[in-house]
Amino acid sequence: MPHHGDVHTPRLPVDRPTLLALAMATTTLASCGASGPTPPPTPFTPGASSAPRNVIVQMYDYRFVPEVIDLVPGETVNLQVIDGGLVVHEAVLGDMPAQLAWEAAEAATVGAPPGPTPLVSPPPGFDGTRIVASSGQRVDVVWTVPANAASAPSGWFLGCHIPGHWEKGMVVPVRFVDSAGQPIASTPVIPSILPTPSGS
Ligand SMILES: [Cu+2]
Repeated sequence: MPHHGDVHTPRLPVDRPTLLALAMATTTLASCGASGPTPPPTPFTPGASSAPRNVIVQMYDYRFVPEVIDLVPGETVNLQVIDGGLVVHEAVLGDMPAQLAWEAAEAATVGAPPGPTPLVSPPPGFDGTRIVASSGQRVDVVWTVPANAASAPSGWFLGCHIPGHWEKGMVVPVRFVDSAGQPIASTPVIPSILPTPSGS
């Protein structure tokens, strides 16, 4: 008798509690926007260039897990970005001007068939990072958080700018913390809808 229940799909580390949490996060996001409570930071050892800290980001149709990304300015992280959704997603880490630049750049891909990765060049001065993953794919990128990131007036976010995805909930704030895990800047408020890129 075949063991259908034992079929392994290790590339999609999604368990039922996670899915439940996702469903609840949807509700939270829709009902109270960015004013909802975020979990308190958990102390961790900041990453170094010789020993990057693993930061796991899961992408779904259409949200990110976790609900907030804790980063220490100046640390080096290994971003493990997993697309557990059915369509291509991206993780753009950067301040709000950077998010707006990506939103504008990728607006040109509206109407493209689902699947292909939008071909977009980094906006001038972009000091964040962008990771694109297709369904079921995991992409690792080592990246160093800019030392002055916490002083960005707008705060930093992790967002997906494939057209329509931000509005569907694909954005979480970055919380900058010190090496003891204590916040050193306020967690930014997420605009539910980004300004329409000029010219459209
Ligand atoms: Cu997306």
